[in-house]
Amino acid sequence: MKIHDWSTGPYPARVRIALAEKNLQSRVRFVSVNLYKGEHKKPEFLAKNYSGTLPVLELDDGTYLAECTAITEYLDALDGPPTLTGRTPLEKGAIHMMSKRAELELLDAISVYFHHATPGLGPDVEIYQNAEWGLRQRDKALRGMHYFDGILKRQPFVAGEAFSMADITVIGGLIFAGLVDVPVPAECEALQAWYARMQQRPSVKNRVTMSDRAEAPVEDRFV
Ligand code: GTS
Repeated sequence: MKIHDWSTGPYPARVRIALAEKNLQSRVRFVSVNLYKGEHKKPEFLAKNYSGTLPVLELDDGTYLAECTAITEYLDALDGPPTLTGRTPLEKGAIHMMSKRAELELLDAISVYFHHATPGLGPDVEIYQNAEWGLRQRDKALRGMHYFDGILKRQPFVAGEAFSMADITVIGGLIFAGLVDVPVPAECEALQAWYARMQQRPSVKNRVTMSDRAEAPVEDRFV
C-alpha cells in the first residue's frame, strides 16, 4: 500500500496515527505530495482523488481511497487489534458520531480558518479567500474546543472509555490549531490534560518521522 500525503499535515496525521496504533507501518510506503507547490490540485493528482486533498491510500491493485474516515475504516477492518472504530453497533455509532463532530466543529473549521483568514498555502494555491468566513470558522473551532472539554470532563476518551478514531480526529484538530496559533483556551483544562496525555502516545509523537524510513522511490512520487 502507498499513502500519498504531506508529513506534517493534520489530516495526514490521522491516518499516520491510525497506522501506528494498528502497527501497520511496515505495510505502507509514503509518497510526498507538496501542498505548498499545489501538487494536489494538478490533473495527475485529481485523477487519484477528485477532491484534491491529502491523504490518499493507494492499494496494491491500483484502487485509491480518499477521505480520512474512509481510509481509517479500511485500515481498521484489516486484521489485528486494537479496534479504532468500535466493536459493537453502539460503539461504532458513537465513535462515528464523535469523529464527525470533531471534523465539523473543530478540524474542518480550523482548516477553513487557515485557508481563508491566513495566507494559507500561498497565493498560487489559495485562489479564493473569504477572511470573514475564515474568522467565523475560527470562532466555531473555539466553541468546539469548549464542547470537547465538556465531554472530557466526564469521560477519559472522546467517545467513552477507550481510545478510538474520535480521539484521533480531535488530535488532528488540535495539531492544526497549534500550527495556525489558535491555542486551546486556558479554561478548557480537561481538553488540555487529555491532549497532553495523547501527545505521549508513540503513534502521535512519531507521526511526522514515520515516513523517513518508508519513502517510496523517487520514480513513484507525484512530481
Ligand atoms: N475531508 C478530507 C479528509 O478527511 O481526508 C479533508 C482532507 C484535507 O483537507 N487535507 C488537507 C489538504 O489536502 C491536508 S493537510 O492540510 O492536513 O496537510 N489541504 C489542501 C487543500 O488545498 O485543501
